[in-house]
Amino acid sequence: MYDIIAYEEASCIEEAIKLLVANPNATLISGGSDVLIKLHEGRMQDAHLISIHGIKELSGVSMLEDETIVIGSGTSFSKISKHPIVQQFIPVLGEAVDMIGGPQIRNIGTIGGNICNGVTSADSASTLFAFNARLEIQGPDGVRTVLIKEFYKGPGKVDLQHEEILTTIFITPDNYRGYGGHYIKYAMRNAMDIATLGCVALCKVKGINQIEDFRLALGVAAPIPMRCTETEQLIKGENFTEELIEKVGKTALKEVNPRTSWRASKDFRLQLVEELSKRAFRQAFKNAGGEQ
Ligand SMILES: Cc1cc2nc3c(=O)[nH]c(=O)nc-3n(C[C@@H](O)[C@@H](O)[C@H](O)COP(=O)(O)OP(=O)(O)OC[C@H]3O[C@@H](n4cnc5c(N)ncnc54)[C@H](O)[C@@H]3O)c2cc1C
Repeated sequence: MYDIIAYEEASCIEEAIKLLVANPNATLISGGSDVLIKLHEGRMQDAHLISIHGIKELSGVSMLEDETIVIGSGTSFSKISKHPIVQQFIPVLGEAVDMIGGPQIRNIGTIGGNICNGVTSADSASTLFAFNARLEIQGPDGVRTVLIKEFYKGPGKVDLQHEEILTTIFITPDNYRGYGGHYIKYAMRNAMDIATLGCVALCKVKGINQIEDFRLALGVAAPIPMRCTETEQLIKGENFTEELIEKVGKTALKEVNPRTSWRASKDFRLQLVEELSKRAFRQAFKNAGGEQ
């Protein structure tokens, strides 16, 4: 049973904000793949829902003149992975969101909802961390932007007031041009399962063998998605070797803080951190045109 006492559909961002201001207990709903599950399971009572699902300006992928990629928060996962801009310039984001749920979830679930729920297992989040994505947030006092790494405040907590809406995700060209990327999701089964660990590597190669830049981001390795900055710094400028791969795995281990849950133990997650970091690095290096 869905305990819904009111449902309002906003036709534009400003209207949605007005509705949120007027209704301090209301809940914003986009695709509903998290909100409706909570309602169905009785974890929300007397819900007053304000829907942004039909707001056209929140949906779509485009590119600015300076080649910044712009993703509307209301864009569904299927639209993202099929979009030519994503496929050409940031295919690893498409790969990551293609691993979410099943086709129905990917058709309805949005990238904005995936980030705003604040969970560490969100498949889009670690990739957006690796791309240093910037988020645009609109509220009654205007528009502000925040880097994704500053947006996450704790498990299930993000830098968002009740009256604010995440409108847009920006990825600037310096954060994707020339990078090869690879995302690995480890889950207990292949479909319809939340990540036990998510791992993304981005790599830029100088010549054929030197690591010009490297980024490693993980989901479920800590209470919130994270970058392994020490590992990244350590291998920048180095030549790609088997020893370097080992170094990536071992150093990443020192940076993470996974927990034991019913899905997996801390020890198993640590093993995954080491192994998946190495595999993602190797493939990202290849995808960046590197040769051993
Ligand atoms: C069967 C199933 C399988 C799933 N599998 C995966 C998986 O493998 N990987 C994964 O990462 N996720 C998975 N999910 C969860 C995933 O579908 C959601 O996290 C989804 O991305 C949320 O988007 P939504 O538009 O449906 O959000 P909603 O449910 O509408 O909202 C989620 C939360 O975000 C807030 N919100 C939404 N949009 C905005 C916005 N623009 N601004 C401010 N706040 C906003 C809402 O108020 C709410 O608190 C699964 C869900 C189901 C039901």
